Amino acid sequence: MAHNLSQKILRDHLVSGKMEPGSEISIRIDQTLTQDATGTMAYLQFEAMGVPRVRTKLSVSYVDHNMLQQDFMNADDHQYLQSVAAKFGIYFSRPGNGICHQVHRERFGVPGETLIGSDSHTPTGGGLGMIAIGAGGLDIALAMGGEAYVISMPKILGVKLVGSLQPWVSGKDIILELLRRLTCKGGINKIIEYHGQGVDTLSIGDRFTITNMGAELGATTSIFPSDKVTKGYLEAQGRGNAWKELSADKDAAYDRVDIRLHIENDARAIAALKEGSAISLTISQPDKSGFVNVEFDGITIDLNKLEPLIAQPHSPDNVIKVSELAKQNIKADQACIGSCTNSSYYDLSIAAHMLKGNSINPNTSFTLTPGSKQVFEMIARNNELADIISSGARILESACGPCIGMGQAPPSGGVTVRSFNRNFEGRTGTMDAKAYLSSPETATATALVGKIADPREVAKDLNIAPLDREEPGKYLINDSMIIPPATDSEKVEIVRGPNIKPIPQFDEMPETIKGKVLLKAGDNISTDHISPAGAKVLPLRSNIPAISEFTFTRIDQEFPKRCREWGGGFVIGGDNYGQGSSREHAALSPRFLGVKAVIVKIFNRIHRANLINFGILPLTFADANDYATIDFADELALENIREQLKAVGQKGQVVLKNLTKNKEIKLSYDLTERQKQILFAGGMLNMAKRSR
Ligand code: MIC
Ligand code: SF4
Repeated sequence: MAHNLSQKILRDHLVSGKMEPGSEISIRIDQTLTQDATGTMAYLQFEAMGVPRVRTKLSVSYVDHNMLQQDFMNADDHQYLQSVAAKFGIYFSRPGNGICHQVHRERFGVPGETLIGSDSHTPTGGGLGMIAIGAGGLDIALAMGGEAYVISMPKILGVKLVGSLQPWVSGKDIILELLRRLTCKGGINKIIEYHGQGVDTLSIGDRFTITNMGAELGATTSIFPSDKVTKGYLEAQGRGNAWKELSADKDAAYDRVDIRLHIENDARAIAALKEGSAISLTISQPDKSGFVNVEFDGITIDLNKLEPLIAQPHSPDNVIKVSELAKQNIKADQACIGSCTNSSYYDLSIAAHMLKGNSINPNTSFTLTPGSKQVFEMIARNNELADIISSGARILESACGPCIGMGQAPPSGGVTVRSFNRNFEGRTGTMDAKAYLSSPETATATALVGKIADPREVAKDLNIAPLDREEPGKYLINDSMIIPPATDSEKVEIVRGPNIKPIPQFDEMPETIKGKVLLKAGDNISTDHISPAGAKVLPLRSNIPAISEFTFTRIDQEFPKRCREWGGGFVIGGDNYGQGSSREHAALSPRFLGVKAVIVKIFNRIHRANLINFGILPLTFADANDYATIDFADELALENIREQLKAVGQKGQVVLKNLTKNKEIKLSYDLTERQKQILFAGGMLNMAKRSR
């Protein structure tokens, strides 16, 4: 039988289960990665498992998120991570070496292998033809211990690319176009596989930008074939022997997929899908709440027709043409190039090329972050750095930086145009800032003229020729900032500063879950809302009692206090609940504060898995209209919940009593036997302890 590329790699790594969409499969994991902000928790959990050395082919620990070192806490975390890596057989990428996803693809990624990482943008590796998936820290710890990774088999959505990109249009515009058509929930439970002649025309950098930001579609991962372009890149990185050719079988098919969209709220996406790009599309009649089921066999994007695009505040799928916004004269206070989406050598080079001989606008601050030491050193040695500095732009060290609110917050109510991947409210560090997401070309054009600008127009006005999108034939290789694990690991002492606190202990699931509605949230709640990041909070990632005090405070200052006063309870949410980061703190902190169940319309995959791992019951409304029947502070009860969950199989319904309204409603669950056992035990760690 003919297979597509995703199926082939999954089949080669399958440990158990049937590869039928929706059923649980477990796969062997070749590589893992962690970053500092989720890594400390992952390694504390790994230590608790008592495994002497990682059992993967390769595990790497990166430090890239928090490098401000405002006090001892941050520096202590770095020391802990370095010593744990040395002891347990893990490579350590030092602070300054670059952003995990950028460095991983440069130095470690291997076509055809599996990678899981405690960061939601781990799918970047799909640009090399890997199955690369973001997960919670505990899942990474288990994989490092040699356990297979469990997921529900996704559907494979085929995206066919035809034609080739026009000057000043780049990979970022392709993924923004997909976000426009599919929305942030369109990729949920899907792998997005790119195919077609247009793939051959894309540089490796374009491919990485696309697979990286597939995370914003909610996709399990995204993947490109491993072809001549991949070979050239690996050879230029001195790793030609890691290459192998990989693509879908000739007559392989893709799955028919469905997306639940709202007839009004998602009108733009529905219209875009109808434009003819979605293959054999059908749309159901709207239900009572205005939702339709959109079904199709695949999508085609004509690269010739693509224009520069931009995502407007406050969601990556709020996409329109840059040319339309440019007409509105929107003054930009800031522009930024960087983040794991667009900080490659080409991204910095195109900016340098546009800046050469020009000055940035006096009212716009322009920051550039080379994604890795390799990129930084290369632009330094070929003088592009000089062109950047001379233009008045500000250069930052190779790290996540402004992408995660670690500095460079825009002014009050300010406009910032960023080559990043997320623009959730408040993520910049300024609550009322307006963040736009664009290509590096658009961000640089904006910095030059001081308002949101179309790079094609700016290039014409300033007489800038387009740059060849070819990658260099040889990258500068210097791995001095990557420390291999110790050979005499018994001698390594783990350094544990006072900020490294043990993981809290949790109780088993009770027979009946009872409590009040602590918070009623709307649609698209991101993990940034649940457990914010930024300079104030990130240093507390290894200290659950302390970080819990920030839970939900972006939308409700009183949340932690109320949890204590009411003795925990329920959280209610809408569509796409828990989108964004893979941080397990968004499950751990609510659990620490006593949240026992979360009831929403649709969950994000990684966050839902994290809730289960930490013993919080994830349920969805059987009828989405029931969302309206529950109010803040209502008293709810799930009586005999263990019995109710045991009674039926993987998918079923339980009864929720609303004691305040004297009303019963039905809630749905989708839990495998293993997931039920994790929840009954009060979380994965309790369960793992029992089985040892
Ligand atoms: C993000 O982009 O939100 C982060 C910060 O990289 C997170 C990880 C984290 O919260 O530490 C992610 O994407 O998973
Ligand atoms: Fe870092 Fe931003 Fe990428 Fe997250 S999205 S890994 S914060 S650069």
